[in-house]
Amino acid sequence: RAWVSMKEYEDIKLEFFENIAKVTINRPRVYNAFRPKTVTEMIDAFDICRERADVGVIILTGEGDKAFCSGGDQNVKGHGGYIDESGVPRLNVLDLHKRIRTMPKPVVAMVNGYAIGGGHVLHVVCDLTVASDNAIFGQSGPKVGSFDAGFGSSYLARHVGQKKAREIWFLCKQYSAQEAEDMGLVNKVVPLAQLEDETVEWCKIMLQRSPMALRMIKRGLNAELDGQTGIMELAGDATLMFYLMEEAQEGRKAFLEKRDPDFKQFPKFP
Ligand code: 1HA
Repeated sequence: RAWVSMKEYEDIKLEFFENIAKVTINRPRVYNAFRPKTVTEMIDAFDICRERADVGVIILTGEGDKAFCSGGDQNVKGHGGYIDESGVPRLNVLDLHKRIRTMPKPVVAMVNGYAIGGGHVLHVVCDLTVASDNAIFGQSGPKVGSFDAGFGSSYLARHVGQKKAREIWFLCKQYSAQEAEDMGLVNKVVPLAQLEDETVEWCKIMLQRSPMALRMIKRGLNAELDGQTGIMELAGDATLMFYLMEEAQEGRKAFLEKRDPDFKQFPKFP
C-alpha cells in the first residue's frame, strides 16, 4: 500500500491512500507516549483531515509493533500538566478528544500494541477499534497519579457498562485483545500481520456508504450523550442539509431579489 505523506511533522506521520488518511504517533522509543507537541501536531493533522474533501475516513495508530500509545509522556509531566518547551503545562489531549468526537467522518483506532492510560482513552473516543492479537488495553491513572473523568470514563462506560468501567479504572488491570473484544471495547481482533489490511478493508466499506448518512448517524449517537453540544453538532448538519434544499435557497434568492419569498410551493410532509 503506497501511503503518501500529506504533511511532515516531528512526532507524528500524516499519510493518505485512496481517500483514507492515517495518523501515526511516531515515538516508538517511549511506546508512543505523547508530549504536548505530539498532541498539537495530531490536532493539526485532524483539522487537515476534516477540511480535505477527499478524506472520507481517518485511521489513528502507533508506530511499530509494541504500542498504540502509552498515554502522556511521564518524562515531561510536571505541575499542572505536561510541560512543553515554553514551560507551560498543558492537558491539550482533551482538545484532541473533542476533535475526534466531532469529526464529521469516521475515525478508526488501529490498535497495534499497548493502549494504556491516555493512550487507551484515545481508542475509546474513536468510532471503531480494530486491534491486533498482541494488543493490551487498560487505564493506569490511579496507579501513576492521574485520571480522565471525561470521555475516558463516561464514554468508556457506554462501551463496556458501568461495572466494567469502574473495574478498569479502580483496579488498573491490563486486558488482552480477546478480553477487550469480549467486553465490547473493540470491534475486531486480527493477527498483527493482518491489522492494516483488515482496517483498510473496513475503511473501504465505509467509503462505499453514503458519507452524509454516516455523518448523521455519528451525530445522533453522540447527541444522546453530549447534551446541548451534541444537539448543536447534529443541528448544524441539519442546517447544512437544509441549505442544500430548494426551500432554503428560495429564502436567500427572494432576499437578494428584494421580493417576498414563495414558500407555499414547498410540500408539507406528513
Ligand atoms: O491521565 C491522563 C490525562 C488525564 C486528564 C487529562 C489529560 C491526560 C493526559 C494523559 C494522561 C495519562 O496518560 S496518565 C497515564 C500515563 N501512562 C502510563 O501510566 C503508562 C506508563 N507505561 C507503562 O505502564 C508501561 O510502559 C507499559 C504497560 C505501557 C509497557 O510496559 P513494558 O512492556 O514493561 O515496557 P516498559 O519497559 O515499561 O516501556 C518501554 C519504554 O517506553 C521504556 O523506556 P526505557 O526505560 O526502555 O528507556 C518506558 O520508560 C517508555 N515508556 C512507556 N510508557 C511511557 C514511557 N515513557 C514516557 N511516558 C510513558 N507514558
